[in-house]
Amino acid sequence: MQTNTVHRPQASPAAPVYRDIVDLARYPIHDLQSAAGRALIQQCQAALAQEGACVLEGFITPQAVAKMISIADSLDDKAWITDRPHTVYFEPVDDTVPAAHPRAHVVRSAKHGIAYDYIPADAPMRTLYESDDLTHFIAAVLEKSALYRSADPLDALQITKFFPGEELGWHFDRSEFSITVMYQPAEQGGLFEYVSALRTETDECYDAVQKVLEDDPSRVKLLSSAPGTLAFFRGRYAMHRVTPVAGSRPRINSVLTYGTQPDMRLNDLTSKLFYGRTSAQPA
Ligand SMILES: O=C(O)CCC(=O)C(=O)O
Ligand SMILES: [Fe+2]
Repeated sequence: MQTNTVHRPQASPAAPVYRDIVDLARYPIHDLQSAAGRALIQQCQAALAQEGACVLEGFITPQAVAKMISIADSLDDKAWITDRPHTVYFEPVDDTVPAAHPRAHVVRSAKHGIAYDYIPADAPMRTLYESDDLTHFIAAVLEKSALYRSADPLDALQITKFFPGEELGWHFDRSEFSITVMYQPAEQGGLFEYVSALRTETDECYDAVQKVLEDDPSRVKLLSSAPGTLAFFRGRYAMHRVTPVAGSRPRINSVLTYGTQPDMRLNDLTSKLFYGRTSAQPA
C-alpha cells in the first residue's frame, strides 16, 4: 500500500485524445521516450530497412475500425470514382521502347475516393491523424527532423473504397513513403502486393521491373490486410499494387499523407482526377 512517503511514479503522459483509438499498450506512441516507445521505433526502423515495409497489426482498436467502416459506408454518395489506365511511373507511354518495356506497360487503377473534408471532424481516424503524437511517431520512424501533415483539404487523409472489380495496378509512388490504415479487407483479392527496393535512386532496374510485370512472383511480398493494421512502406522504390477485389464487400482503407514541407497540396490536375474538384467546397 502506498504511504505518505514521497512517491515518484514514472512520468506518464496524460491520457491522450486517441486513447480509445490506438492500442497504446502495444504501441505507446503517446510515450515515445519510454523504453517501450524507443523499442517500438527501433522495431519499425528495422522492418523498413529489412523488408521495405513495416506492418503494425492491431494498431487501431476494433471499435475505431468499426466506426470508420460505418462512416465510410455512410459516405458512398460522396465518393469520387476514378478508373483509368496509366504506366507504373504515372508518365505517358514511351513509344520509343519495345512494347514489353516497363515504360510502355499500361496498368489500370479504379477506386472510390472520399475526400478529407467529407470525413466528420470526430471520426476516430481524423482525431488520430490530427494529433501531433502520430506525426511525431511517424517522423521518428522515418528519421525525419521535420514532418508535416499535408495541407491539402481533400487529400491529407482520405478514405478509399475498392468495390468488387476495382484495383490499383502496379506502380511506384511519387512520394518517398506511404502510410496506410486498413479498416476492411476484401472478401477475396484486394491484396497489397509489393516488391521492396525494386529500383533505387540511381538505377531504374528495368529488367527486374519487367519480370514483375510479366507475373514473375519470385520477389513479390504480401502486406497484411488485417483490420486495424497501420503500415509504412517505401513506395518510391518498392513497386506495389492492390489486386482486383472480388466478393460482396468493398476493401476500405485510408492513406495518411505527410510531407517534409509544411504547405504540401495536390496540384489542380491531380485534385480534379482523384476528387473531382480542387477546393474544400463540396461538389
Ligand atoms: O490501398 C493501398 O493499400 C495502397 C494505396 C497506394 O498504393 C496508393 O495510394 O498509391
Ligand atoms: Fe501507391
